[in-house]
This record gives sequence, structure tokens and C-alpha cells, in this order.
Amino acid sequence: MKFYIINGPNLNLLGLREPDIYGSENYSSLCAFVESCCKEAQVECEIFQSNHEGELVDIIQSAYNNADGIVINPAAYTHTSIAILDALKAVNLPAVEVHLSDISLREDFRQISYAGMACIKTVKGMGFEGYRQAILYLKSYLVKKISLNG
Ligand code: CA2
Repeated sequence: MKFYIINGPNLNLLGLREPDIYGSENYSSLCAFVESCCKEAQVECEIFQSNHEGELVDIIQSAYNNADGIVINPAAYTHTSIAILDALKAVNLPAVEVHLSDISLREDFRQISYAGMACIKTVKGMGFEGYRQAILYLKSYLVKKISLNG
């Protein structure tokens, strides 16, 4: 089983600013954490980060035929991108949305998540641990689905 882990704009700057919101660890620590979570869940993973909406759409499209599921933190594009929503719907793979911060407790403009409309679950406000929860949820969702379909 293989998951694509997709991160959106500015997440490559983690640890540089706003540690009160996003924590003080950097993006390579996040990648190392995600890799260890995938090992724990016994899934393969490929981790992507892009600051560009169209590139994120390309990555989601490439998940089709290459991955069994998607964990995505679309970052600011969460709240604006119908292109990312459409790409997630088009590939029709189970996807879990993750946010380091609890977007429901933040500004009004963060209260809508377009990407979330195509996801089976949202994990928010748990920092890096949210990625672990997302990976484990997606794994158990797929294991259940496979056992139901024989
Ligand atoms: O909480 C999350 O994970 C977010 O997806 C993070 C986005 C934000 O736009 C979303 O509303 C919620 C921002 C990602 C990167 O932000 C940084 C800001 C300063 C320094 C480093 C990263």
C-alpha cells in the first residue's frame, strides 16, 4: 500500500516563523516524522511539497495509478482552491486533510476548506501528530475497504 503525502505553500518554511502556531520544528523534521509514521503503519510513502497551485494539481493527478490514498495539507490553498478540490474528486482516491493548527479557531477566511469537501476526514490542531493520525486513519480505512470487497 502506498500513500502520497502532499504539502502546500510555505510549509517548507516551518520553524522559521510563527512557532506559537506551527511549532518550532522545521520541514525536514516533518518529513522524517511522516516517514517514521508510514513505517509504523507499514505503508510506503512519497512526500511532496509545492508552493504552486498547478503543481499541486499535477501531483494529485499523478497519484492516480501510483498511490492508494492521499494525505494532504493544502496550506493556504485549502481556503481558496477549487482546482485542488476538483483534482481530488477527479482521482477519486481516499484522501485525509491535515492541518497543523486548528483552523476552526482562527480567522474567518480560514473557516472554509474546499479541499476538505473531497476528503474522508480532517485532522486539525495536533501539530505533527496530526499527520500520524491521518496516516493511521487512511490505512485502517483502506484495510476495511479491502476486506469488505474481498
Ligand atoms: O495549520 C495548517 O497546517 C495550515 O494548513 C497552514 C497554512 C495556513 O495557511 C492554513 O490556513 C493552515 C500555512 C502554512 C505555512 O505557514 C508558515 C508560516 C510561517 C512560517 C512557516 C510556515
